[in-house]
Amino acid sequence: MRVPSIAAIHAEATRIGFVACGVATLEPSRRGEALDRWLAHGLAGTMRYLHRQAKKRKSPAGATKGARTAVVVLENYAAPADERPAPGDAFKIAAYARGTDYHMVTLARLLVLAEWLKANGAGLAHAWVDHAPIPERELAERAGLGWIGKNTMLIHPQHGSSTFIGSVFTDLDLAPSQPLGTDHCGSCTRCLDACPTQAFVEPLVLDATKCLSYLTIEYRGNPPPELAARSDGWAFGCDVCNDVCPWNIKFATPTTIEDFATRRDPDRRDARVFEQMNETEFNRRFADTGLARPGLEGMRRNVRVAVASPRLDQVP
Ligand code: B12
Ligand code: SF4
Ligand code: SF4
Repeated sequence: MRVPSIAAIHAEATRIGFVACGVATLEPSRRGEALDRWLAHGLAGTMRYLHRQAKKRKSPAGATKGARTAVVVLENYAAPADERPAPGDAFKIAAYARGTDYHMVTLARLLVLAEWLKANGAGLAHAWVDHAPIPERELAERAGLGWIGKNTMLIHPQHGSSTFIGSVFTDLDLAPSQPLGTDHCGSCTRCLDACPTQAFVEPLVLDATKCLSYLTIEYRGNPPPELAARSDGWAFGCDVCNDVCPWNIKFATPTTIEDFATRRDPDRRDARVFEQMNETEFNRRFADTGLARPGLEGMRRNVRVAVASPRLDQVP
C-alpha cells in the first residue's frame, strides 16, 4: 500500500486550514477507569448516551472497522476581541457557537482531508467530529497536539484550547506522532476558581450536571435555582474556563474561518428575541447553528434564566 509522508499530510491539513495535525494510534484508552468512575458518580447527568457508548469510547479502533491509525486535527474557533460578549448584551453565546455549526463546517473540511488520503493510498478514510463514541481529547493528546488541562480541555501550546478536534480514521499504517508528555498547567488553578458554578470536583474532573454548557444545551428541564442564579448571563454554552486560561490569553490567535464569525442573528441585546418567533421562523434562522440543539423552547428558557442572573463578570 502506498503511504503518504507525514510531511505531506501536514501540508494538506494546513492547506485546508487546520491549525495542527498529528497521527494517533488506536489502542484502547488509558483513561477507561477515569471514564467509568465519572459515569458511576453520575457526573454525566442525563447524557445517557455516554453510558451506552462507554465500552466503545474505551476502544476507539472499533469506531471505524479496519482503521489502523487516525489523523487528528485541530480547528481554531477563537473569537476576535470585537466578537466577544459586550456590555449591553442581554445574554451571552459561547464563542464556539457564534456562527455556523462546527459539525457542518469542520466535517466538510475533514471530508476534503479524507478524500486526499484516499487519493494518496488509503483504502479507508472516515471523518469524525464530536459525534463518534471516541475519546477525542485523548486521541489529540496521543497525536502530539497538546495536553489535557485541569479544565479537561485539550490545550495546544501555540493555539490554546479554543479548538475543535476532528479526526480521519484510516487503514494507512502511519507513523504515530510523539505525545507532548508534559502537562503545562503547573500550579495554576484559574479555570477551577473562575467557573461560575464551581463545576470542577477536582482538577481534570468536571461535574457536567453543574456545567452551564450542559445546562443550556443538553439538559431538558429548568436548571436548579442555585445554578440558574449563577448562570452569569450565558444562554448557550460557556467560555469562562477557556477564557481565563493563560495559554489562550497569551498565545491563541483569532480564527480566520468566515463560517465561525459572529452572526448578527440572534440580536444578543434583545432579551425577547426568541419570544417573538415561532418554530418555523426559528428553524429558518437557526437550523444550521448550534442553537438548533436546544431548539426554540430551550433557547427561550436559557435566555429567561440568563437575563435573570447577576453578571458575575461584572462583579468588581
Ligand atoms: C460530553 C461532552 C461534553 C459535556 C461534558 C464535558 C466533559 N468535560 O466531559 C459538556 C456538555 C459539559 C461539554 C462541554 C463543553 N464541550 Co464538549 N464534548 C463532550 C464529548 C461529546 C464527550 C466528552 C466525554 O467523553 N466526556 C467524558 C469525560 C470523562 O471524558 P473527557 O472529557 O474526554 O475527559 C478525559 C480527560 O479528562 C481524561 N482524564 C480524566 N481523568 C484524568 C486524570 C489524569 C491524570 C489525566 C492526565 C487525564 C484524565 O480522561 C478522560 C477520558 O478520556 C466530546 C466529544 C468526544 N467525542 O470526545 C466534546 C468535546 C470534549 N467538547 C468540546 C467543547 C468545545 C466543549 C465546550 C468548550 C463548549 C462550550 N464552550 O460550552 C465545553 C467545555 C466544558 C469543559 N470544561 O469540558 C470539544 C473540546 C475540544 C478541546 N480542545 O478540548 C470536544 C472534544 C468536541 C470536539 N470534537 O471538538 N462537552
Ligand atoms: S464551561 Fe463554564 S460552567 Fe462549564 S466548567 Fe467551564 S467555566 Fe464551568
Ligand atoms: S487555566 Fe491554568 S490550570 Fe486551567 S487549564 Fe489553563 S493553565 Fe491549566
